[in-house]
Amino acid sequence: MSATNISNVREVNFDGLVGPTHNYSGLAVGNVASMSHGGLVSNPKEGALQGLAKMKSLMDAGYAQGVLPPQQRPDIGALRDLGFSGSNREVLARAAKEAPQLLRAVCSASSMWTANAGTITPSLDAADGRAHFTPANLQSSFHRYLEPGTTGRVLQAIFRDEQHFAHHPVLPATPAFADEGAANHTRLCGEYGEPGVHLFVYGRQAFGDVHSGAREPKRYPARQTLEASQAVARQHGLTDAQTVFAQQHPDAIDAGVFHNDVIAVGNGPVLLYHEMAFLDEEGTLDELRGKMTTPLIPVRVPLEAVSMEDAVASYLFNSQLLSNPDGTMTLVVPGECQEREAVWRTIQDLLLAGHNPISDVIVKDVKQSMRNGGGPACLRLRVVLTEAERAALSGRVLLNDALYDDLIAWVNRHYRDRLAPDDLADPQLAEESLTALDELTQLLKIGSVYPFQLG
Ligand code: SUG
Repeated sequence: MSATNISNVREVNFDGLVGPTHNYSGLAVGNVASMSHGGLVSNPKEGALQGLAKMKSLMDAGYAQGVLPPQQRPDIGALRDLGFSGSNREVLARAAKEAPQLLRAVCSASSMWTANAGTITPSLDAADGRAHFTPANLQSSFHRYLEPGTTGRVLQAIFRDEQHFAHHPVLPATPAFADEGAANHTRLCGEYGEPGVHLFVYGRQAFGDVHSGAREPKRYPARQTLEASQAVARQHGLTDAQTVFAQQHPDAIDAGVFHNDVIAVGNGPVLLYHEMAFLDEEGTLDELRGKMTTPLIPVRVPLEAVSMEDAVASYLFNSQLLSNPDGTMTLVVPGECQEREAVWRTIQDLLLAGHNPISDVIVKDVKQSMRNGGGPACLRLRVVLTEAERAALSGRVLLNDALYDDLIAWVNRHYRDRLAPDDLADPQLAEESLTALDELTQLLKIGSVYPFQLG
């Protein structure tokens, strides 16, 4: 392993492109925005352009920005697995007639939320000096369970160099190993190039009664198990000294916090979190303090400042917290934060407070995604990379002005600006989507990552 200059280590945020079938089908149980917007007409073009505008403004501000392609939808292969047969057109028509809920599921553009694509351990924390990847099984919902196969191919296509990158199998797709990826994982450290402690947050425990009397949510499902988090840590070779496993507060899950990144965000030594984030708040902080090699900077937002309803509706904690060269941090929040007075006041208080490095706020409009419960942090997969690893990436996936221009033109060429639930049965949409993605793989130079053809 070559010595790493810690100042050359950067976090690259890989945002998922909003796919051409982006729609509102109300598929995600426990996700208040998705459940309440089901049936609305979506605008895939606007969604994709909003996502690209976020990427561009962060790139322009000097942050390293990557991009990940959407997945092929409708997933006609999944419909065939479920017994629909005939030509692709016939499969779509039969599903629309006999099982519209299945057609909606196989059309979801949910792969845009790349915080759920997988869990990543930077090479700096791995014994073999490679970055480790595990795609998330997303088995808690049918529409997301369809993602990991393609996700794995995309990650392997981009992080292909075996000298630098190691890929692990998806965990068994069964409730005991329910895994939602980086949305429930935070790496805390000093500088990015210094050793990190990995905070894994889970909603329930599947086996045994070690934590007798363990509490679970009553209303909505817990999408991450302790056993899944432990298995990912084990795959990546993380030791006890490098990991903290904390239970998410069940009342938060019942209030609509379906992932930890809806109620907490960490970056470097800073952990910005709501009082209701962890079942054992003090125990979690103490364990982090005990394991980190740099002082933890907890930034606690109490219930009296931001109610659970405000936290879930505004997605304050689904912000991106980004490091600046001068040691300050910038918070990238969704526009909804400005619409809630208590939330906006809290952000101003955070900026003024002397005890944290957060010095700046950027507001981004990602409303098309927000209506399905995906804020700025959901839309990005964080990958901490050394300079050599960045140079070893395959494909054209690091955003620059030329790629941005190409992607804007590509969206404008292929995307619809209106998609109602009934449009999902349109075979033309499937063709348009395939044509668009075919072109995208050439644009991004990632080879063939999609499993099926139309015909
Ligand atoms: O899994 N929404 C996603 C939102 C994921 C947000 N990601 C993070 N918090 N990291 C989900 O609930 C809705 C799709 C629909 O209804 O079509 C959906 O899947």
